[in-house]
Amino acid sequence: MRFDAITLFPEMFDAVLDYGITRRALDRGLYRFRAWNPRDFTDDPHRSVDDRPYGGGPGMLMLAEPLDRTLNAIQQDLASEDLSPWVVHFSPRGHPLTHQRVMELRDTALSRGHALVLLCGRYEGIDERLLQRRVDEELSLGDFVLSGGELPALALMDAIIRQLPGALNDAESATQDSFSNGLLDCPHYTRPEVWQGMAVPEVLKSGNHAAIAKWRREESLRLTAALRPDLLGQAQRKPD
Ligand code: 9D3
Repeated sequence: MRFDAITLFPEMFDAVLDYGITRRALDRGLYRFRAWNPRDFTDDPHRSVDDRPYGGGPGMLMLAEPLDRTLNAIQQDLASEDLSPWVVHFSPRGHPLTHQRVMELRDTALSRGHALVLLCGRYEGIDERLLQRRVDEELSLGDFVLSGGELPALALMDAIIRQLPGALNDAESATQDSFSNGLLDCPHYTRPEVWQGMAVPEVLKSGNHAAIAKWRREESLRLTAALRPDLLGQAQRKPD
């Protein structure tokens, strides 16, 4: 699949995608990525991408025109590959991102001929008219304040890429992700058997795989009830 990010800070994406599962997936050819800087689509000597808000108030806004030109350039580039853009704007006012939406966006890109175009705001935001004209969907990472849309865009990319067929090794895939069955993951232990006086639960050393599976399921339920009781209503209806 293909991702395109519109960002004033393209280097932020390399700093994350160059490592771990996302790097390996790129090397395996599972996705492509290109960052587009709206500053490259300005025509004034100062290469302005922001201006002051009508009505006054603090801070600056991103100009509509450089973003519109950037989107046109992306659209043209995508058309040569028979792809059309699905434009996601990252914003504090968007729907909170969920595992379900991650999977739906992956499927939108894989089977419906879309590239995911990730529009990352900076400053106080973007001229509303650009959003009205060009954005398909608005997503948030949650109710806390970040400095821009890049980290949320990278979070979405990471979440989607690890769900691409072939991205994970067998061992990684075999590990049920938290949220895939609607419950939190059970606790995990590795060597040594005793660390600072704390022992590994006996059942995990028993070799009794049925007993181990039962313990893990019970611990998942116990942790979910204690830490995220809001997840339990949905979890009981989902198969493990
Ligand atoms: C003063 C009003 N603020 C809106 C809540 C202004 C404002 C804060 C933060 C405007 C832009 C931003 C930058 N944040 C994002 O671009 C962003 C974000 C976030 O801050 N939190 C959670 N998810 C996201 S997605 C994009």
